[in-house]
Amino acid sequence: MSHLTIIVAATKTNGIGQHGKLPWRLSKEMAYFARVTSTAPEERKNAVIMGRKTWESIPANFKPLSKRLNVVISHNKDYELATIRTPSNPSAPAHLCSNLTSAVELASQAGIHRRFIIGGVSLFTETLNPTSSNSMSCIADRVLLTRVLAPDFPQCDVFMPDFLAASEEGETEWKQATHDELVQWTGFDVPAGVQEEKGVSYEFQMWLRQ
Ligand code: FOL
Repeated sequence: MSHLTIIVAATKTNGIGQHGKLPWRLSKEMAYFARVTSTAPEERKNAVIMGRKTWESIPANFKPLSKRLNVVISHNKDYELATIRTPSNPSAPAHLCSNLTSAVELASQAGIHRRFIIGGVSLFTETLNPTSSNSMSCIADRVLLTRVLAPDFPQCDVFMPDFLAASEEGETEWKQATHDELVQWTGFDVPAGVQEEKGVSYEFQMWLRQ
């Protein structure tokens, strides 16, 4: 079974996007995203799995995300054949898959270390909820959450599902890891506590499914 890790930056009210892009520009937070998703042992790399709109939201000069296997999911099999790698266009920068199961399969090939789900909402929902998930191998068991503490960015128009809300059984399924566990898992010295950038405060957190 292949583990999936969600990586996301969200406000306290779970805002993650606005007008098809990130609501903020935080260079150190983005550098954390890039480092976490890129860090892999020698000779291996990680996969970043994303929905079509998330792919489109990444600035052209950063696409595909370097040093990572980029996997884009679109139900439209004819989507952007010029820029997405398909059997007929093997030199394009990213792989196109028509569903999560095939994306995870592709991202489980030899030489791939970790699989990150980087958005958007429908992929977060699908990997957070075992019931709506196609198979056991498409469940996220770890969330690297950058909690944006202030301000609240009330203009957000896209929201992360509230995975920390109590489940139907009344129990929270998720437990926060310690900062040491986060450092150990990422393999580098993640800054602890509240970070400040351009008047925005945030914290790097890791949550594990119990
Ligand atoms: N998770 C976290 N923690 N922060 C995010 O901003 C984030 N963003 C996405 C998914 N998970 C996230 C999706 N959006 C790039 C742009 C948007 C994006 C994801 C990545 C991007 O351009 N990344 C470059 C770094 C560019 C830079 O250093 O400015 C990369 O190489 O990863």
